Amino acid sequence: MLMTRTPGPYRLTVTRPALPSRVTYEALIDRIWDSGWLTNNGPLERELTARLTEYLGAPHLQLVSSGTSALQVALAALECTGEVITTPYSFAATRNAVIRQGCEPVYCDIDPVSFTLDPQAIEASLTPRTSAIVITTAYGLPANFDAIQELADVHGIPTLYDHAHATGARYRGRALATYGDIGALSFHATKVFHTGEGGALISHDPELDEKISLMKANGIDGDAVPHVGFNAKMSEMHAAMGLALLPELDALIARRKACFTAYVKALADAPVRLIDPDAFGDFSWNYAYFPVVTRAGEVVERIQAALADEGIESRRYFRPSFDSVDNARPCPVARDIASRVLSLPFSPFLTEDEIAQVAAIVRRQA
Ligand code: T4K
Repeated sequence: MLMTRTPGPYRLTVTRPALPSRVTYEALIDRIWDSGWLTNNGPLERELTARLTEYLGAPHLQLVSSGTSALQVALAALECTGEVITTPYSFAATRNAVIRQGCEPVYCDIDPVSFTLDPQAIEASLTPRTSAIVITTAYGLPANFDAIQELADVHGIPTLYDHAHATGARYRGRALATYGDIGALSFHATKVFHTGEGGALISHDPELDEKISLMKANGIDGDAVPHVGFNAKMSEMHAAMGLALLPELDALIARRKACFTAYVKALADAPVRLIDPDAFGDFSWNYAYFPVVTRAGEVVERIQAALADEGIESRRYFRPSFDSVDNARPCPVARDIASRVLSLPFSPFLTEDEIAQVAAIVRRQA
């Protein structure tokens, strides 16, 4: 049976997108009406590129149409072939982009605290056919960037970070999304910063940036077509959303932090593992998600059912572990965490009462 997705029955959803001041947004939309320019390197896209470049301290930044297209364009720009080392613990877009590029995903296990690739597992999986390492900074948490980059540099292999969750997080004095040879960001409605649909690619090499800028627009350069590209451009309507929301981002992250702190307090005595942002040293988190790692898969099912009975949505971000989907060499840590993790409702708009209700159910069922 074909299932279409419609807004669900929940009174409290797993996330709630931030919407900017409507007056600000409409003023930007008026500019689109005045100019008649809707897409293809329009003035609002250029303005958002400049603002985000500054906000993130990005060497080079190209806006694209989604986090998924960011990954696809990046893998194509890197001309990946053969094997790509990647994480089994991510949204399907990461794995799909590798396979769409015609590459074989070689899954490595994750570190249970950062939920991201373990450098030792990467090292053990490198072969002469490895053409890239694709790492997801799950929930916007830092990876072991130094060790991974060292491995990549020694073997002359590029790193592509799926930084879909990371906008607004900072690590060791710079935006987390700037780590890696290329960073792919998602600006989907469900992200901390969004443009409705959208994304970006951050890179550190002007030639690669130029290639990405051509590849996101069908690979066309004047009358020449030097690359087999995509249409992955961001429209002016999406850029307008980003321009209106960006000035509110720091305040939204502060509200997320307050909600996170209230949740941690409310769950203090529950037998679930929470993210501890202080475990990562010089790190300022964007509080992208609120995953809890429970004792067992049955506990997740119990919590999820009890929440649903009260009209509260939760999601198993991220399950399944893709090594099991693709019948690949097993990644036991990723499989184990994927079976026990549950993302609770989280947004900057949660009330104390909502947090208390969710926490009470989790405490009862955990
Ligand atoms: N890499 C990683 C690590 C990612 O997590 C993602 C996306 C990507 C790459 C790819 O980036 P994009 O191509 O999407 O830019 C959602 C998002 O669609 C997806 O962006 C996100 N990760 C993933 C983790 O979550 P679903 O299928 O769970 O979303 P959906 O539509 O069920 O929404 C969840 C809840 O959010 C709804 O029940 C209610 C609320 N919601 C959602 C939308 C879209 C709203 O209140 N308003 C809305 O407009 O995938």
